[in-house]
Amino acid sequence: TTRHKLVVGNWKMHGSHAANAELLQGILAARPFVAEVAVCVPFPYLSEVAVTLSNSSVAWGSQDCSAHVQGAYTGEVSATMLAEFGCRYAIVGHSERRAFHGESDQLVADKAKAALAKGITPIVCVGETLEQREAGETEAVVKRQLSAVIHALGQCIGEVVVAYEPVWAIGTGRTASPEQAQAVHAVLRAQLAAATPRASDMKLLYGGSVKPDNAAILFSQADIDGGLIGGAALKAADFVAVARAA
Ligand code: G2H
Repeated sequence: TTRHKLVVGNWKMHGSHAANAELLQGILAARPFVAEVAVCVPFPYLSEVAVTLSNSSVAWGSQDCSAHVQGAYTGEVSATMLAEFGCRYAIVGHSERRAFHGESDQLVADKAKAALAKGITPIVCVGETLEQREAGETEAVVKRQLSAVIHALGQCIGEVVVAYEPVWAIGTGRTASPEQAQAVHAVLRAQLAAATPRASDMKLLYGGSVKPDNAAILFSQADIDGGLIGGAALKAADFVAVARAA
């Protein structure tokens, strides 16, 4: 299978009107990319990012999506709202949300389902902590996390993007080796294959300290179809170099 690569910037809680404009202009100036490129931005900036990127090949999305359709959920943002701003993607279940906001596997699965129902592709994040890796639990943890989403979505699981992000590699400068990452991606691909005939077409991204100097080797692994990029997505030159490595 030749899967088209996808490189997604996760800006996390970074940005300003001025910084976003400079970053997006740098990305737009570097087109065309062979890989599909997208940026997932803080909610308040979706409107301006949608304007700047409209009619470009660069897609945009959010970093979260409510599991609810509408109602008394102060502070939450629905998939319907995100769709109004042209979001193609919504990251769900990032480890920072699982850790700092107590998001459960079931909630993450419900968020993925809510996004998909409005035509937004969820980027479902899974990954183990260092403690779990050292206890030999990596496979069990990522399978449990993905299993909740497979159960919630049924055959629609084929429409999601999965991002494997080992927690110990996030923002730490410590990257999983290409072999470590590929091994987990192969496990996830096999789990998906048991659930959908579309598994071989699904995109599995790696995330965790991806940088210009390690991106190419990671992206060349058999089951790694691109990356979810944090720190290196905040400078145009770095992000463009990572996107070009895909
Ligand atoms: C992992 C990643 C992007 P970073 O969180 O989601 O961030 O590249 O900074 O490790």
